[in-house]
Amino acid sequence: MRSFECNIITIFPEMFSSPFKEGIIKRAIEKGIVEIHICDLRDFTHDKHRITDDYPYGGGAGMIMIPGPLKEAIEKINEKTQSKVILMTPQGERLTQSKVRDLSLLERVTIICGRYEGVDERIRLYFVDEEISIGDYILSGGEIPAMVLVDAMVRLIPGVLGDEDSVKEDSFSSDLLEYPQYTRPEIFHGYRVPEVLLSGNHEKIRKWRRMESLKRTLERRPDLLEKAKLSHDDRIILEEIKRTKT
Ligand code: 9D3
Repeated sequence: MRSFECNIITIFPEMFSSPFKEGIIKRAIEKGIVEIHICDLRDFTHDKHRITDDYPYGGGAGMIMIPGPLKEAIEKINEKTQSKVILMTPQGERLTQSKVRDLSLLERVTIICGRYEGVDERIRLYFVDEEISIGDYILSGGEIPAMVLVDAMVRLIPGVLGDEDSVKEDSFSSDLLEYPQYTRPEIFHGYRVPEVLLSGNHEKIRKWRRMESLKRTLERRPDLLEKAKLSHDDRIILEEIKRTKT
């Protein structure tokens, strides 16, 4: 069985005390498929105040993460075998499922959580392999983005999920938004579950769900339809939806 090791370099190790102790990630760690090591950057300082940041040369607002402790932390982690070093930064490549898939194929990754205004450029240039952002909004550091990345990668490691979901990943429907889901009770505050779902007619149900997926995707994420793998039937349904809408 393949194993996946993830090292996280941070000045706020406490932030990671719960997210990996629940659910799917917790089980993956217990099964021994995944290892997550939290590395406290301050352990790689040598001064009395355990400083990890300093003022920017040339002036300006904010602080910059100093290179010394980052270099030592990375080198300690890479002592035995190399790992891919990923910097979480607002200037990075936008994270996509395709990027997550590529990274999940690696055996060891090291994630640096940026803080303050960022890291000294020489770390980025000479010690970092990839730079990743999770989207165009401003967070206060790279810790939450690191959790997002780890969560997304770990679910793709073989053996972490049941087969049910992993099959879905590759299937036809993965490019569309999900269809509406209902569970008991059949009537909730007077609102009924769509009749078709109670019909027991599986072909009819499949068609209804596909139609709802297409409708929802067209409405909310038309960009996804451009790249989606659509069948001939899908395209006919889609034209029908577009025609009856207005
Ligand atoms: C002067 C502009 N800076 C502060 C508003 C830029 C800036 C620096 C550091 C903005 C955010 C951060 C901290 N964020 C991250 O380290 C980060 C992040 C994010 O903010 N959004 C999406 N993905 C990521 S990955 C790391």
